Amino acid sequence: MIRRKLECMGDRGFTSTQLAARAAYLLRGNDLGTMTSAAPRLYPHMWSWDAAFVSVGLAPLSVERAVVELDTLLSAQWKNGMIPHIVFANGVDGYFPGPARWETGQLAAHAPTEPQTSGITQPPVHAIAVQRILDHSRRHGRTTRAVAEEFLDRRWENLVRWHRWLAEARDIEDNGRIALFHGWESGMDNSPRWDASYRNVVAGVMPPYVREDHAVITDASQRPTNNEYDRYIWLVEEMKHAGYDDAALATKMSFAVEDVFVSAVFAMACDVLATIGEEHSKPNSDVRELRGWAEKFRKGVIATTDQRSGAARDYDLRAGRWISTDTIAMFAPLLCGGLAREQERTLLRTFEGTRFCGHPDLRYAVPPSTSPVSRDFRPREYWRGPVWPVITWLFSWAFSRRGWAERSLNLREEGLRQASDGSFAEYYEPFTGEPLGSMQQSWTAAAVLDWLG
Ligand code: 9WN
Repeated sequence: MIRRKLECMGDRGFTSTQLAARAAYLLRGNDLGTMTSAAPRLYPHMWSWDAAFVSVGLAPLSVERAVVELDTLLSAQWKNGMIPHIVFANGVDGYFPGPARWETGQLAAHAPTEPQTSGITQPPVHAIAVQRILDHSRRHGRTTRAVAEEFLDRRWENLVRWHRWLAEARDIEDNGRIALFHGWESGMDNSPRWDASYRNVVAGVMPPYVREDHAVITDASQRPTNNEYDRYIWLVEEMKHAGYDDAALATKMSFAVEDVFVSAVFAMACDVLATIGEEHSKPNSDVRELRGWAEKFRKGVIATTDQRSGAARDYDLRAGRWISTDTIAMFAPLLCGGLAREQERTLLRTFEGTRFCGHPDLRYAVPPSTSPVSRDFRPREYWRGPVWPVITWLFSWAFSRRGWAERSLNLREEGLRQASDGSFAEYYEPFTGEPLGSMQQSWTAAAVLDWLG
């Protein structure tokens, strides 16, 4: 029924069959061999959370290729357990800051020299990808199932170490919330969530640099400003100065926030990984630890919420202040659960109401990154308003997991209507549906493939 509806829903023409074929073709085109670039020109390397979503999209096409993607990412894991936010493709230029600016191989005790990586992290959505790979492998014969299970056996320890690093090195206040030292670590780089905290970041003297993103996205208003970039790059200098050392970052970085969205994703990912561990007879001690972190971080998220609305908040560790914004981060508890019933209902009403997905002027009923009624809302500017299809996917996946099948299907249906333009844009203008940022973005294609798979 839904499939039939989708077949004729394309606002600009593509049927679901055509759309899936184009998405698969896109991922093939962005395939560099053992990694998929996040986007062909703007992001010619592998990004951590992009790679996880890309594996979700690859899994229905080829479990084997999806496994290769995660293997490449995990082979770049740092000795302390961190999965870096970028794994650089060998010999590929065209992105700033590249390996020469990060200098992790030279300055960070835990970083690998090969492959080259950045020195920060990104949201921990990887367990979701592992689960989707295992799910898909079950639909195939013994050989494919064996590939997925062998991967899990081989990488289980890496995955647990990754979670342990987040739970220990990044829960710096021991309160069940993950600290970030760069807005890029949130994956929502210039979200209004970080405006006040970035005001504390004063760029000092540093080597000059040239932004490469403007060569691809020529409409500069769709990207963070130069002022914001100076701060982003300055934070890299601060990290280099601290030798990318976990303890030093916690005390020295001028940007330090507790990210409630990342904390909720982490709580959810710990539960997902624990379930995988139980199903595949992994050590009880690992499973227990994962469940413990899930519980602790869920509580950490709930402790940030407003009594009445259920909305979650970030926290600025340097200013010692809560950060309350009308952005998708306020819905973090819907991902991981834990709110009291009435609060949860209220928060769901906000998500679906006129402040977000139900705003009367939205082209599609999917969550904009920032509420259209917020003072901070900018409909074309990156994480300050546009709709990011991958976030729609994440909410639809989480809602299905929480037992809200209809809500999940609604997001899927609306997300697919949006994607039916076939551009696979990085983000979309919420009112007009205009595709913005990079076209041919891998994770947008991956979301579509999972929805249609
Ligand atoms: C910096 C790759 C990444 C995403 C992020 C998104 C954007 C990078 C940039 O692109 O960030 O990491 O250069 O703008 O904000 O979420 O992972 O797609």
